[in-house]
Amino acid sequence: ESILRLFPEIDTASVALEGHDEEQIRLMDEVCIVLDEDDKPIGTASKKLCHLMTNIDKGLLHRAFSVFLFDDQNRLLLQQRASEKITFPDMWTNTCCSHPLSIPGETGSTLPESVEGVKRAAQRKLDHELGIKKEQVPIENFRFLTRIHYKAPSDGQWGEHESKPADSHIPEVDYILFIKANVDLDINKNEVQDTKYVSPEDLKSLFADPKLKFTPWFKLICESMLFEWWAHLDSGLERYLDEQEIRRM
Ligand code: DMA
Ligand code: MN
Repeated sequence: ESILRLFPEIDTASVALEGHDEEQIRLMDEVCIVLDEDDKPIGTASKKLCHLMTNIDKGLLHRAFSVFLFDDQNRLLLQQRASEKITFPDMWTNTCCSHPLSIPGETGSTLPESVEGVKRAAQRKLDHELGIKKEQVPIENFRFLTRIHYKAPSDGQWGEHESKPADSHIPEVDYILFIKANVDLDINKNEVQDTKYVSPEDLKSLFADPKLKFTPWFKLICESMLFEWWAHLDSGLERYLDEQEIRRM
């Protein structure tokens, strides 16, 4: 199904990405999976179209994932996004986020096939952003917790691309993945400017530092389930895994 047929009003005009980093502009051509409200694929569209506020306002929704990687001391690996990132530059966030693409191996229309696609995408991006080789993060070691559908704020604040407050959500259906692994990092500076391993206590003190900025989705997950899931990493996590319901936040 053509996205133009589903969203006749879609804005395909060239958007002013000039001035942004060339590599990040190139990555805006990646083809994302477009979804209905129940995470059912209904088409595809470029990352650029998926992230345009004018399209999002018309209901264009896409699939994403968030990886939380813990070392053998159960410390969480954080990253600070590069200044080159077009969305949420310089903000601290969870280990790795991105989108499964409309390419073989990363699609899948329903659970559990869609989870397998997202795990492959996670392997691809852990390597791309952090230089983590897939042998150190085997597919079978990822654990799927739940899906979070981030809703756009309904106060009409951010109809225009440029007036979007920096801490607004981009609506996405985000698959939450945990993995425990000791890894070697080889950071892609175009994606990531810094990394840090934190305990729950460390993370709480980082949040108390007014100089640090965090991504909206990471803040939301921290405020809802992260510390509870984290406390059960080595025992009792099973009861939180493979949730079928989509959490709407
Ligand atoms: C987008 O991550 C995904 C979520 C869950 C916010 P991103 O902006 O880091 O995407 P990419 O790495 O593809 O630029
Ligand atoms: Mn990313």
